[in-house]
Amino acid sequence: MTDDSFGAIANALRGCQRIAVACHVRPDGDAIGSLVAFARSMVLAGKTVHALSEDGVPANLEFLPLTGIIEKPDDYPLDLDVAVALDTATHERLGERTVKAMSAAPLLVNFDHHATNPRYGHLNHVDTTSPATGQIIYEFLTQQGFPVDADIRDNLFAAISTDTGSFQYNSTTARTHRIIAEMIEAGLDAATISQKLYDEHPLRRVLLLKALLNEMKISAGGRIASWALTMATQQGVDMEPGDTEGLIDTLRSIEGTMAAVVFEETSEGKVRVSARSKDVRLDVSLVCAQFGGGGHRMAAGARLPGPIAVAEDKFLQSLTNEITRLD
Ligand SMILES: [Mn+2]
Repeated sequence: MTDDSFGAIANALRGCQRIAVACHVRPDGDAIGSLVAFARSMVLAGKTVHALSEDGVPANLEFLPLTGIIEKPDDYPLDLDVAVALDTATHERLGERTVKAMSAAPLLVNFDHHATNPRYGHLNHVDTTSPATGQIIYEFLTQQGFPVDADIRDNLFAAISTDTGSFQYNSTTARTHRIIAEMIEAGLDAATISQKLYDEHPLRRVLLLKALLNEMKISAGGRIASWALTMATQQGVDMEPGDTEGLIDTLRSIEGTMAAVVFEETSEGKVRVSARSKDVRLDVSLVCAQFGGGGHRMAAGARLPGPIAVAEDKFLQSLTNEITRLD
């Protein structure tokens, strides 16, 4: 499918005054960083902007500049000329209140990098070669002459750094490094943002890591490392949204593993599954799709009914089948 050009989207935005920008539910670094960066640039361009996040800002990302502009949407449609969805693979993943808040906008723009994105906007730019939506937003803003300041650079760095696993995943391109270089030349302090992202964890997050190390399970002949994070463990450390971000990388780091999986029990009794592949032949989004989920080849997710032990068995069985198929 051909996507709409940056020029066409920029022209449409230039003709709009009232803009809502939003990201997906349970936002990660790419979602929040892209959201703040885009919203701030539109404010600097003289627009009236609502920056919407159904689930607010996770505790681990609150340090980023201007996250205070983010609103949790109310349950009614806003008066808008345009709505912009960022990093959100399906329209529903914006969240129920966000979809409603944006419902009166005559124009919906969809910027994303998920291969499964069905192009639900009126204007769509879905670049699956980009490792982060933040990278797409950087290109869009700079190429189209929209304002980019220091706060925007901090947020775009956080977006790109987190979605590339600190530039380690194979989705990272030469262009990614050049963008970071351009931002450093413009004054970005990458080391300080990195330290706050990766070396300032609250103790409760390290206690979760301790539980992971005690409870992790190795299966499929050493090729899968997984962890079931129960509600009891979450309550034991007073877990907050964002605390589990990156924990899966400990499982991923084990020699010989092809896949890492975290099963997280939710307060509604469901089980949230996060899966990572370490082998380009193994597409974990296919396994997640078997359970109604999706995502990227190397990083995907799904939601299964509980109880957690049953969800764990079912998912690990499907993943094992997929791995065995590659033998
Ligand atoms: Mn992303």
